[in-house]
Amino acid sequence: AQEKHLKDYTKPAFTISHVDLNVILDGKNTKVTAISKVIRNGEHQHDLVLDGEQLSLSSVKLNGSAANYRQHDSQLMISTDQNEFELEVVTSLDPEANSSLEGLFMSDGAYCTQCEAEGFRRITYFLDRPDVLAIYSVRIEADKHAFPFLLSNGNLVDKGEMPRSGRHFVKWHDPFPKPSYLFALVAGDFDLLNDSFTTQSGREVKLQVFVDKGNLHKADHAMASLKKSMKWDETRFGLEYDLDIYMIVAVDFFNMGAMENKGLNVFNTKYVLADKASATDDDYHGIESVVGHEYFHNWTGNRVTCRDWFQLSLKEGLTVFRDQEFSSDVGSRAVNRIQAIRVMKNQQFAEDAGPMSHPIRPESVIEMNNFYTVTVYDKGAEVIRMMHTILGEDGFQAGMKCYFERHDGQAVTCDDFVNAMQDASGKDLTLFRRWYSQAGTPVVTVKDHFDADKGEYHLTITQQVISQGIKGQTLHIPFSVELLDSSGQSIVNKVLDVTKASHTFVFDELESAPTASLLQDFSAPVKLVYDFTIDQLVHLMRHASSEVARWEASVQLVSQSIWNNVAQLQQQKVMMVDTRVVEAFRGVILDANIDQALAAEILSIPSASALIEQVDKVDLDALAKAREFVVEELASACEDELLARYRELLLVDNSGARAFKNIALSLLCQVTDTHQSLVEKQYYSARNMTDSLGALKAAATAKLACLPMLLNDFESTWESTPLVMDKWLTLQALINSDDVIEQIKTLTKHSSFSFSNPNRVRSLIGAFAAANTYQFHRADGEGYRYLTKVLVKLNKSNPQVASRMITPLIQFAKFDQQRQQLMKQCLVELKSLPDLSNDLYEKVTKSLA
Ligand code: BAL
Ligand code: ZN
Repeated sequence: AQEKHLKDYTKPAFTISHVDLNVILDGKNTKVTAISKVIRNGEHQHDLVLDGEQLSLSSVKLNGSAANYRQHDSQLMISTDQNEFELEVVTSLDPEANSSLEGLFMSDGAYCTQCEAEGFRRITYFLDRPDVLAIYSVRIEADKHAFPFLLSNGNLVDKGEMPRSGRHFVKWHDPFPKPSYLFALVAGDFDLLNDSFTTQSGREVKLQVFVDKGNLHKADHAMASLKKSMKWDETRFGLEYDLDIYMIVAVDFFNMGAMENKGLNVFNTKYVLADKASATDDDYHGIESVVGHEYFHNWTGNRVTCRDWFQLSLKEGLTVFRDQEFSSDVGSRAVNRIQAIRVMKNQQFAEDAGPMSHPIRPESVIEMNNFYTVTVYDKGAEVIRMMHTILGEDGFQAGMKCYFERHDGQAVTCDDFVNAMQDASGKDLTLFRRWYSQAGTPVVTVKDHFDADKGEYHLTITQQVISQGIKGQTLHIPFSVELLDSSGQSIVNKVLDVTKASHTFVFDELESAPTASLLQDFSAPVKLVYDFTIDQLVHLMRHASSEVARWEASVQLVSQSIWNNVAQLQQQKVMMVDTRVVEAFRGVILDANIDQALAAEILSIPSASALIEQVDKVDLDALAKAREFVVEELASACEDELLARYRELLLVDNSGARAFKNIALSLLCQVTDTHQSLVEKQYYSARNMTDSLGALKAAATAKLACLPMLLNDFESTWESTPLVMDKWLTLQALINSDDVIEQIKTLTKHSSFSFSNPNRVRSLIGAFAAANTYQFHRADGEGYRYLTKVLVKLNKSNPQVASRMITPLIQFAKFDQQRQQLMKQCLVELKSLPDLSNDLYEKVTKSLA
């Protein structure tokens, strides 16, 4: 395995301006002929070096004659003194044997591709790098009966029958030059939903969603989401779609959520298929956001793409920011922000504190697939959001306009993006750029004091960045603050520019000490350290102008209570919950005016893994007891109010009410199992998946006696709907019981489970490792050993999925010595595998270094 470095980037020695692909789909004997127009870049005599993996090479011709070539280490080297030539490469491949789901593979009988990041080299030998942009013409030929739909990027320009062989062909032409990672091909038999969209300039675009046979009725929401996205991008960003057709194909075997191939998005079924009976409100929201994300890539990713893979955040951070803004503009801004903050605090902070810590623009990479991370995506989006905060909407949009004017049709860098933002807005972003090169989560410590004589409030903000073990550079941190007076009135609400290691800001003309809402809306991806008192947090929960800040205060309040009880346990003292915490909790339940979706967020007690992210070292056994105690105390003190609210919300039919109702039900069941009848009633009378699953989750969390019966019923109702059976698998994987690993082993033999399908594997084993914190981290190490066994298996069949699932095993630093030892033993075992994939090799070696 070789490490590549950003600093070693060089321009390609050759480029390819046009490529004609002829793909003869014929099972194990699939044949690809690629005819490329190759152009030497500059004056040099280097060979043309093409990448290729898992291919069988048949012939190589240069300008129609046999070429002078050799093969070495999955590369094809061609010697020539021509500066412009036509290269014909013929290869054959076996999509049926491709279990990695990269390149050309089969999903449930359909041919399908995934080329990002470096999958095109599994289709033909090519300059498989994002700064080589070519115009593609693609001919596809296949059996007509089995594969009536033959799809690729761009516009359909020809089609025909080959009646004697029962085969047919199509030709597609994509007029936009694109890197190979955006190539796609699909061949199969599908149900098709057709629609259209008229762009702001009056062009009609054909919209198509392809789904597995029998699922047409589940494609409407994806289509509606696509139209909404197209409209939104015109309205908010002034960006219009450019081809005459936009296709989405849903496949069940897919490593990612979806892929933004030009004009032909390939989606995981999870982010397309939905109807009320089988999909939850969260699924609906997820579909809207992923459909939006892939659509928005058409400009941020496809029209302007990345120069090299170190720049991945150029398109991903920006596109996540855009999809978050889309969800916030069409839905609840506060709830969307809360969900994004959770991902940052619970997952990204963990990644940045572990062995895979990297800047949003990584400097070295062994396996690119390992860098589709919460850092590149979600912290990347936070960095874009900070620029938006600093520049304001108008300045930011001016920057976007400048970016497209300068770079449309190019492959560029993160620096090019920041330059456009800086030049268009006139704001100096010199210091700000450090966010791109520095890993680690900055710690921002706030100290304050009130000078009663002068009526001045002093706020000292100090930043400290430890990046990969060493002291980092000072960053530009937009720090949003609201000051509330004792009656809850807002007296200051502004964003402070913190650009020094330590800054003191003075607010004058104050009558009394204010309560400060700090780092409002998570205005920068940093850890905030400030000793909030219970009274301050309760004040913020009641009066902060920002709903997100009210939620933040509640998380802080409940978390503090849990950690206090961990300390009590460690000192063998009795546990207790302060009555002010109980009253704040009750206040939310009783608040008739609160947004119900927000109330549900506030009443969701932080998960064990979220709590672990708040500390440097964790006593897991004490945490489990303390958390359970606090949940029970809060829920039992508010039992009557929860019950009353639950009954009231039963009559309301919207997603916010359902979220609130289901949290209430779950809390009630943790007080006493006498509420089991409510669970059964809700389960059997549910008219949508949110309510069925809400009941099941309440039963599973509280381990109610009715759980096995409900799980059986659910299984027999949904056994032929894989995406719903995924929920059933996850529910069982998350049960906190000592026999859960045995149960999971049994479930791997269930007809609904398959090790070859990433959705199934993630739903059962991925969910267990990532979210059944107490059982995965069992003191005897059985959780670690079971995951390792699965990883050994996946290392061969699908290294990308293996590498994603190893995350909880490499983030060991917060656990006690005994657990750390057990986790490391497993990593040592993986390291010694004779055929360890690059994907796992990179993570395992970094963890053991
Ligand atoms: N480009 C990989 C999938 C996505 O981020 O949209
Ligand atoms: Zn993306």
